[in-house]
Amino acid sequence: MSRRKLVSSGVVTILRSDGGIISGERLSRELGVSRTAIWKQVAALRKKGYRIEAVPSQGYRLLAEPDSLDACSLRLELGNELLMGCRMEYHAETGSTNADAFLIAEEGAVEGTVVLADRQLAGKGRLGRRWESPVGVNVYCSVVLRPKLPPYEAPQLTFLSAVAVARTILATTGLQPAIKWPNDLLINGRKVAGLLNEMNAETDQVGFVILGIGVNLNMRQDQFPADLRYPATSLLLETGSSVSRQTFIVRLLRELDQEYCRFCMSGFGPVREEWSRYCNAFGREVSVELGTNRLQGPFAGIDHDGALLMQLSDGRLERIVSGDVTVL
Ligand code: BT5
Repeated sequence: MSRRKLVSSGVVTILRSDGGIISGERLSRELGVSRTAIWKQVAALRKKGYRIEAVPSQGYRLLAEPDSLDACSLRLELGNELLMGCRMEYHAETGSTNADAFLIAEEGAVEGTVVLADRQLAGKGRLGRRWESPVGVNVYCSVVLRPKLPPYEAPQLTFLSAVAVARTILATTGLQPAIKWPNDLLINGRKVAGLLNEMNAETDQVGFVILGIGVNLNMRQDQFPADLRYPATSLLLETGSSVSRQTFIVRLLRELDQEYCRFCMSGFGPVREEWSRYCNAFGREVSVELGTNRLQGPFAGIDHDGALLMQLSDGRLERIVSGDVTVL
């Protein structure tokens, strides 16, 4: 990170954390640069869209921030204790953050590396589907993990990321999201986020997993295509207020970090329990598309490994490991 960028991120972090007026002298002392350097960085930040008030003979106050993503200030806000975001790669525009993360993981990227983008030109859903990824409004995030797991247990990480996203949405908006097995998050029945986990594995050991997370934060109605499989929404459409992407990502990475630590120490049980609290399908009739087949019956929860359990008419429980679910 260049020295200029460090100072610029430092100014924002200090102004943001305090919220009040901070003297130029304090900024220069805490960041170890001259007051002229601070003044130059404040001018540069204003050009980037930050509204910083200069209060005569008192100092600076941050009034508003542009909703831009900045890997440096994200790193500073996250601190050094977390695994998630220990390295960060940011693209103004890319094909797919999952594809980028997969590539750097193959080249040895460390666990916790995060790839973020402002826009995806070929955002991926499951089974070759597309994820709409317009510029500047949403979260497109992929995390490299290297869990010590056999490959058949890797899908459990989808549940872990669903819980982290659900908690982040709840903490940010107060809205209670519902999780639809295995990888959708809904608000009022509309899809607000999708997860795509991809794996590289040997026969008995996971090499790495890419947790791909797309969350619609400030997407407007006219930015959704008409032909989506399910009704979709964004946090802006649900609450009427826009959400800071930077704040959301910091919260999300903290939640992910906490869930992943708990998973590594205590296994899938606690994740499964928490996931179940957000799941809206218990006891309800669901239909699952399995390629050209379709099964229908009451949803009976998830098994110890994350498989969907469906009650069949003869009383048996059917285990389903992958498919598209509709809650009827
Ligand atoms: C998913 O697939 O829901 C997984 C989405 C994962 C996206 C993230 S973004 C960061 C990372 N990098 C990537 O390239 N991908 C991941 P699936 O369950 O197959 O749902 C895809 C379907 O959802 C599409 O066929 C559309 O009908 C619908 N859809 C597409 N874009 C949407 C959006 N922005 N919001 C809501 N629904 C959408």
